[in-house]
Amino acid sequence: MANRLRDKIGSGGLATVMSAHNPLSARLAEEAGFDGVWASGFELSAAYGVPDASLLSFTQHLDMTRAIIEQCSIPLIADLDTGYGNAVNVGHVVGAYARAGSAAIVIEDKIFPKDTSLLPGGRQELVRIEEFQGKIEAARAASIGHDLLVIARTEALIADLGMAEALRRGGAYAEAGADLLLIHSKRRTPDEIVAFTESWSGAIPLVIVPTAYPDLTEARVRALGKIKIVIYANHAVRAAVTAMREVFAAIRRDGGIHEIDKRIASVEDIFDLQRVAAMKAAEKRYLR
Ligand code: SPV
Ligand code: MG
Repeated sequence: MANRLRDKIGSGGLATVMSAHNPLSARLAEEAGFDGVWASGFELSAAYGVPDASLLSFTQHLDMTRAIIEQCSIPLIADLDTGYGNAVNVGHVVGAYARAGSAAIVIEDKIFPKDTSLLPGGRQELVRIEEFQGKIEAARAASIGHDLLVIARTEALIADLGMAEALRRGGAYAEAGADLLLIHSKRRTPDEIVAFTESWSGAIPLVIVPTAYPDLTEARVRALGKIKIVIYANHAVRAAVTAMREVFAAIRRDGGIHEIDKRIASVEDIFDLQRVAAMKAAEKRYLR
């Protein structure tokens, strides 16, 4: 299948990508009109009830990624964290995600095991630049024969190493063959990302994750020019938590489901999301 994510960014557009932690959330992202789905490590960890700190195995994440790809027709960007080890691990893991049908993978320059980026006081230690270049080259090699975008992610700003180091790492990762650079920031305003983008050479396009600085709108991102993908990285799981809390509290408060019933998705809606109609058509055609 042609890589529609590559087409979208190649045609000068901005791809907006929504997180998912299972096929149902991915299907809702597709229904809402997003250009792609982010198989988020943070979301899957949250869905399992554990911290996003390299606790889930690569196969747990890959299994969910495969399930999402099977049920959704927009491109998937796989969050591979640090690549689950060294460059040899990266090659092994990227090959598996490429064969699974990912449109893109992201690897980040933190040490394994990692800590999640937006946690105050989290362990944010980076590997050497040369080591990460090796990982990018291993990812590139594993992508041969697949239409896979390799996205290198620097955590230099997350680790408080400064703008110069972030730019240096970005440049080195572009040289090593990354297709795009994900620059992550934990600042509460867009200033740091705007400053980075303005200073960026433009060697390869940028990807951002504006969780910490929600005031940066897509219109402003487009005006900055060098950013090609915006990932809304945890809004599926946060929306689910908000909705479940509200509904569960209402049922407790009302002493039953009689009030809430009209305000939540109907069972028929869920049947539709499960593609029950297609199964019924198959029954009609094949069951004899
Ligand atoms: C994720 O969604 O897993 C990410 C983005 O990597 S962040 O949680 O901000 O690190
Ligand atoms: Mg992640």
